[in-house]
Amino acid sequence: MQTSTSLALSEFEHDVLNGLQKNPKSLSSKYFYDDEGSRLFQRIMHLPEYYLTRSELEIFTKHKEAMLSLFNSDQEGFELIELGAGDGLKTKVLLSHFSERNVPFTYIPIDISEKALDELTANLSREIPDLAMQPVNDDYFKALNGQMTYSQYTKRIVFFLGSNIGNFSEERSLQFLNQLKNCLNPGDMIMIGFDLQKNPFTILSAYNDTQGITRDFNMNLLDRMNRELGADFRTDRFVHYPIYDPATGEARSYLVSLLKQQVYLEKLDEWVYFEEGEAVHTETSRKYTLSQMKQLCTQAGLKPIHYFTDSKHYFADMLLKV
Ligand code: AVJ
Repeated sequence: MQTSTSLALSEFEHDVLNGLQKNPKSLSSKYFYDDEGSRLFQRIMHLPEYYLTRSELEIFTKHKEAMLSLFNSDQEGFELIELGAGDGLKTKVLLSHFSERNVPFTYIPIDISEKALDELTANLSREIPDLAMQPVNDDYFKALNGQMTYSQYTKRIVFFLGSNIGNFSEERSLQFLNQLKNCLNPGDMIMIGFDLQKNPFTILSAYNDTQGITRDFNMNLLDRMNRELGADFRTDRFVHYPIYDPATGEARSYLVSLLKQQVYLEKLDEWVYFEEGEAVHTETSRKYTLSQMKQLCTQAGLKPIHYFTDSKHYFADMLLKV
């Protein structure tokens, strides 16, 4: 019998081989998040240059009351579902507020990482003892599509925060929103966090911090292949190279080979060849204008109800109705 870990591993193996044998080379940013990568991302969220988390936290702090009246306009309570909850830092602001107000609701964090989910629920039950919570350790759509009911509430509000949508291509984000819409009922709501286009130097710095944490985060992909695939990547033979293109709104990160070299992937018994200066694309983080945001959402057949932004207009959370 194949276990879920060996399945996941073979998908990783397959994607690595595919990505490194094509031209230009690429690896999916979803592979950043092993335990080490998740730890590094937690550190990124606290970096002075990484304004995204702080901006969204400001939005939630400033607009928690307005959000509550939109979520609970019928006073009937709701399910608050969060896709990829992470450490829940931003959501916690809302959860405590709703809890203080005795709002009838259940929090349903959905995450593929059991470790992240365990830490989140332990932390929340300590800090908000009254919180009704129903964590789900699964793939987003599997969790949403199952005929399962997680609470007594019929109305669902789904959060997809932190500019996670920015990692998707335009086509993929449209598909994602459509898929999400099809899991929900008319009247349900979705809140999406978008990073906004702004001074390109501000954006570039967020992916090129002076402490080198984002570099380590990117390089962890090489370490992960060493750990899991028995590869012999030397991180000193690559450079972390982030760029921001204000014409497309895309921040992209690369790992660039500093010399002509070959790398052996023991587990796959395969060699990969790099030219001097050859790039591996590892991540795209798309930044939006307000009109692009609205266009994407309406194209997906969702109705923009309200958007919330921070004092610097760096970030926006868009509330949509199905
Ligand atoms: C978690 C996908 C929102 O794109 O800004 C942070 C990941 N990459 N620094 C982002 C990330 C480099 C982050 N997201």
